[in-house]
Amino acid sequence: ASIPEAQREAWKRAQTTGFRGTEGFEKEFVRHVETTLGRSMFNCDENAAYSATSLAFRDRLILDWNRTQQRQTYIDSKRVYYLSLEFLMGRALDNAMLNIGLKDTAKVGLADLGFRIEDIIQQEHDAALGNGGLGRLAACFLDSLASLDFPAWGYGLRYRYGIFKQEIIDGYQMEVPDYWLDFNPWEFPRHDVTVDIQFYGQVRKQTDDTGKTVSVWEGGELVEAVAYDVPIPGYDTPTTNNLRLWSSKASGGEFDFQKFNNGDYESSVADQQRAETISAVLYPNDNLERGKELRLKQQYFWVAASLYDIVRRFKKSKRPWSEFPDQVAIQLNDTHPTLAIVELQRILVDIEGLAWDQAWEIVTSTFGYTNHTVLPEALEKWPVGLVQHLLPRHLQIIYDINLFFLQAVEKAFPDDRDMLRRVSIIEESQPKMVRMAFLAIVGSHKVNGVAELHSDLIKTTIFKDFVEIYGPDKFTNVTNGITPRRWLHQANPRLSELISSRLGGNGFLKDLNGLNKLELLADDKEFRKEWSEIKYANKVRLAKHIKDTMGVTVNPASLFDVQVKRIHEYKRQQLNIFGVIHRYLALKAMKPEERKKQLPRVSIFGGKAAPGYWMAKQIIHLINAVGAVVNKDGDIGDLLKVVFLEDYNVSKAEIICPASDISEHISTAGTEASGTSNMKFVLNGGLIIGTCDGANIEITREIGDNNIFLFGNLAEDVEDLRHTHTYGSHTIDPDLDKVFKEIEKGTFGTPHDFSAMIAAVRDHGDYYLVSDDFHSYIETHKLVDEAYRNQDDWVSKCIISVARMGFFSSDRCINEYAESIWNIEPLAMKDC
Ligand code: B1H
Ligand code: IMP
Repeated sequence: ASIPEAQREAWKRAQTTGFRGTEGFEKEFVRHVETTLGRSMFNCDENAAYSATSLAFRDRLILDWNRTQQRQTYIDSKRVYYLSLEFLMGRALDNAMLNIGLKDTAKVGLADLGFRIEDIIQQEHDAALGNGGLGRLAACFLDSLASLDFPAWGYGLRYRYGIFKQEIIDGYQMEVPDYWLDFNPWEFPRHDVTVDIQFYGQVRKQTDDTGKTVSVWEGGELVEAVAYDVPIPGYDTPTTNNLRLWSSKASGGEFDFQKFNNGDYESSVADQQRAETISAVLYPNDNLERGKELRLKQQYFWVAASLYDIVRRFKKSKRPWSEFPDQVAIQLNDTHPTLAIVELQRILVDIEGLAWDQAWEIVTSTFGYTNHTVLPEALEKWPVGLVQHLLPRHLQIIYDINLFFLQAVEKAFPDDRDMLRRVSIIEESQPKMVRMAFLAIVGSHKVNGVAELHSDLIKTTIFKDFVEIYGPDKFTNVTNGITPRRWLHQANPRLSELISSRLGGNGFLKDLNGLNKLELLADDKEFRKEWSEIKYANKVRLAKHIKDTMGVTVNPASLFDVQVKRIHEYKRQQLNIFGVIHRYLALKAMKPEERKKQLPRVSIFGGKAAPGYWMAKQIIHLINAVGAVVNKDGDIGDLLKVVFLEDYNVSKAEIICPASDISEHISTAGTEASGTSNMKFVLNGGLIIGTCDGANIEITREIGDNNIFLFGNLAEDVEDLRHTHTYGSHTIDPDLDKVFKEIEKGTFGTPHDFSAMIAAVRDHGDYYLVSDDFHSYIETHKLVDEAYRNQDDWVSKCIISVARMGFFSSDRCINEYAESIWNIEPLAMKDC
């Protein structure tokens, strides 16, 4: 923008810089306590100290944010937009302090003023706008995008309620709303950045001046989208990107004054509430689609607001439309934002007046689609009638996209009549459905899976026909990764420090392959000792957390065996708890002297069940019921403890990951697309027991198969096994049957409470192969026990594994997307 020189100078003279040293931090802190918060040293509690610290850091961040945005605007190179319905960010303060590199400054400053920095960090409420892996992946990607200086934006929804808080009451999960916006210093409301979003109404055809027929979408209702910006600091770089979250409110002010003045007060309030409902709550399902109208409204609301913003930004530089794909890459995080494809086509054709084909060329060059699951119950489909009602013009466009697509398919495969039925975006079912994954494939130039096995599976199963149609090059793999800043440096400061001291600096945090030098230290006695001490200290910290929250005492010298993730039958927490019962029965059957020789274990579970997922809730109940019996059994003592950690979330994961000896990633082969916590546990010096599924396979390839405990049937055999269950004779593993009989005896409470879990295996085909894998699972756990007894070897394995984890940095992942999908370059601030 052209600002007169004198004005520019005045702005520059008055510019603020944010604090630098300890003294500067203290000044900013006290200023915020006294003026922003209206308190003083006499009533500044830890919560106020958290607020003041955050505000001091936010001020710094937003200055870098402004510089980054100005630079990106000025250079106007290609930007990438990551559209995700979930961003599971966790806490921001610690991350901001570490990424900017001023944590030590704050620590000293806070100590001067009478606070312990750890306590202050604990005050923050997690930003929990996601369910699990998919949302956390988006958060890791934002961290890498900023750390690698990519001009990138995240777009999402600002839910008033994030994922519910889980309470365990009498062994059952209870859901409590997560109202988290009371005070959030990390967001900037942009009341000037608003978009009116249209719903319902009808489409009218009309002829314009040139005689062309155009479609006009009119009537219906408007809802206003308001932007809230969350700054995303890169690590060791001034680049600070933006996460823009949209919040809904009634269009045109508080409420309809006409209605209000006519005495229709209730109805005007109702309109307002209906509008606000759109961004009110995150749907709490992981890997499950429920087809609710409000969910579709959320999707369109978010997608339309984001595209309006993206198109507005593009138009500022007055380039021809043909350059849109050179300036804009949009990545669809699963099918949830697929309507963006239709919306961009609508903008280009109906509003900007482009010809269909030219518009479609632009659209397909712009979008990339990431698939995260092959589970049939998670594949999104929307009833045609619902789309017609909510978005009448979009349905027409979907039909046209489908028509042109099917015409091309028919031409290329004239002999395969069934092909058209199979690949049609419209499923000819009763009712007819729009298949969102197919729409996403047709509207994108690249489709990727999130681990090698998963990317192969989508090509050979759910998207097989599309590989034939488009050729194999449209389909690719980008194996997931995690940010080492949060998942090593922040979660495990002592390990990070140890590594840094031996590698001669923190370089590995920006180039994780640098870890490989650690391998030389795998047999170094002194190094192993320091390594073990850190693991032990992390276990003590978790043991304290378990005591404080669940009231269970665990011995940190035991082997910590951890499975924390969303509760799902395919993830097989039931296999784990059945295995625990088997261990318990084995211990009970031993003579005391034999028992004494056994290795003490703590089985730690955690994770939320979707509120409507009854079987998952039953699994939680069984885990707690087993814990209640085992933990107070005098014969057992420290030999076995079973703990279900309440309300697993990102900040708890930061305590749990560094404290595990072995973690469980035991999904039925072929069901877990990637998994990312597997990477977090190994990066923190824990080993894995797992199936040949998702990223476990690549982890094995990287770290070596003698450093991981693999078991169970392979993905290629799963279909046949299921078939024998249904049509052959299905015999239950005898050890598993003993476990079932014990449950049925009432050892863990009313047997009826657990009958569905048992029936799923015995009577309903054992879809997840719990019985088929049980023996191999138990035997592999014996190997774990044996290996753990040799601590020197065990620690060496851990060190070697960490040394070889460089591949799983989300930086590697983002560089792959940038090169093979987005065609985008970094834009460093230092190039200024
Ligand atoms: C993953 C989901 C998911 N895959 C639908 N799919 C949802 C699907 O609200 N919904 O409707 C929510 C989430 N989440 C996970 O993505 C995979 O299960 C993991 O294996 C993978 O690591 C993660 C990130 O790619
Ligand atoms: P947007 O791309 O218009 O949404 O702007 C994003 C941010 O870029 C703004 O908040 C500014 O910080 C910066 N910005 C926008 N326009 C200009 C400009 O003309 N010159 C420099 N920076 C700008």
